[in-house]
Amino acid sequence: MNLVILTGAGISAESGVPTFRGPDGLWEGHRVEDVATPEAFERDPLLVHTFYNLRRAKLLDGTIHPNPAHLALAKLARSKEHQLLLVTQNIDDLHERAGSPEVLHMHGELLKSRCTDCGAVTPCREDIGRSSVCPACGHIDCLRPHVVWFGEMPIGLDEIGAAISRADLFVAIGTSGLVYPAAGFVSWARQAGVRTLEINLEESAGSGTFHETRRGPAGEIVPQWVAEL
Ligand code: BV8
Repeated sequence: MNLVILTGAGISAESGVPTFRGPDGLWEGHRVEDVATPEAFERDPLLVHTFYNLRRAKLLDGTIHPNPAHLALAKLARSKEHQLLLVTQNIDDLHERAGSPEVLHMHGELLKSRCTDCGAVTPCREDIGRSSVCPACGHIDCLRPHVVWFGEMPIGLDEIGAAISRADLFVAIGTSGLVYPAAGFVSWARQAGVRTLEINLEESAGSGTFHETRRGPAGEIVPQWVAEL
């Protein structure tokens, strides 16, 4: 079976990574929409660098691990019977740490930086700031997180659209369905006659568009669903 799976912050919640819209949905007291924009970075680079440096340090502090949902998707990716495109809105590396061989990070990756002068994208496991030097071109005060901010073009939309159009099943896991174009993928699937399934803790903005919804924590529901496939 051809599968396209889209994951959101909900799949990492049980690993201890706060979601955006839960009660703890603010980051250091900021709304994501107010700090995750090019304008915010232009206006206050230190605030935005700190926002991402804190999240990166947390991700790497040894307390955050893949949960059974990440592990089940990695097992699914290795099965020979199914073709899987795993798309995530998350910027953490928990799918990779769980063993998923290929992950399409449509909103970028916290553990990579990008140079605004030469465009180089390089691994980043330390704090970055205005005094950071680009490992590729050697310029200073030119690094930003390799993350897609609001108003910026997500990564891999063409590949995602093509995969959805030829899929047998589109599954959204742990996403509130509020941020576009990711929230529109279920409509792309329905227009292409593709079956759609939502696995989420609670009702999402897109729940009514899915053929089937399964309610509960991803760590419980996803392994059950993968075992049924
Ligand atoms: C773009 C990286 C142009 C940064 C992120 C007005 C109307 C409609 C759209 C717009 C509009 N104004 C502007 C827009 C476009 C805008 C947008 O959609 N804004 C929203 C706020 C209205 N989108 C953009 O700007 C995008 N770019 O449009 O460019 C374009 C587009 C196409 C073609 C050409 C040009 C770029 C958006 C990317 C922004 N970057 N992340 C960072 O992380 O810091 S967004 C970020 O927020 C995430 O990546 C994710 O996408 C989103 C959060 O959503 P979720 O992942 O769903 O997480 P959330 O907390 O919301 O929900 C968690 C869910 O899990 C909940 O439902 C909960 O019930 C559930 N859950 C919780 N625990 C569990 C669980 N489920 C299962 N198990 C559990 N244990």
